[in-house]
Amino acid sequence: MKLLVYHTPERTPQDSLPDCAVVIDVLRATTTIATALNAGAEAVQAFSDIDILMQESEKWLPDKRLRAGERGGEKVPGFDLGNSPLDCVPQMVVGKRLFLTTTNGTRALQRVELAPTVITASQINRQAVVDYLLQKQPETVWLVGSGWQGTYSVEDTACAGAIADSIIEQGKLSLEAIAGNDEVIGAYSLYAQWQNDLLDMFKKCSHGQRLLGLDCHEDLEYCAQTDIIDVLPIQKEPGVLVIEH
Ligand code: 3SL
Repeated sequence: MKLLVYHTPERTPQDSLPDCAVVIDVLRATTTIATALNAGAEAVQAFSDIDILMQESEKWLPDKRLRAGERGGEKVPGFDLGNSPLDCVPQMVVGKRLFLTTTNGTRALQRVELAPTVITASQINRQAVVDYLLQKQPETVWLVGSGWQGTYSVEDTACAGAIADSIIEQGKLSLEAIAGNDEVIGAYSLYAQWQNDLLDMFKKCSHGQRLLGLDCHEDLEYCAQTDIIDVLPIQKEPGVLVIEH
């Protein structure tokens, strides 16, 4: 198994696909996706475009759907939910499909949606992702960060490093055996530096600062936790994520 880290959807190769794509948007889309599915949502369907989301969700009965998402971190006007994982409680989401649009995470998903396997990772479900990769042993794995509008986001790279770290430890492998590009070594080193203080990193980084400006302190605390839920979101058709059983 070779891991390759790409920091943004824009930096992923256009002319090839991996055996398995792992989409990462720790703040906050992939944390929200894992939380919603863990809380009993039927599926999460991701859209980068709000108009297409409206058209598709219109086909569902109102009591079977939730429209969720953000622009600039704030809830889309008229939607049921924003993009806070803390809103995805069972009373709200059980049995419903979450139609989700976000600025960056849903774009990253779209970028790799044609890969044979697409899963999502965040700090809170890191171990479920590692278990899956160690069990299935895909030959090429892309860890795709979502970034912010085409620019680098340090928290996504730290999560990629957290995945690499566990694969090395639990798979009894060396860094050079799994590193398919130098970004993997950078991500691994970044995680080694911050693993005991991810919340502090989130408070310092640009998107963490943006979220703190929107009063999302509790979201940062939640997203900074490691391995708290055992759920693996996996794509069953382009853009539609369900729990892998
Ligand atoms: O860009 C995204 O996909 C979002 O996760 C950003 S936010 O944290 O909801 O602002």
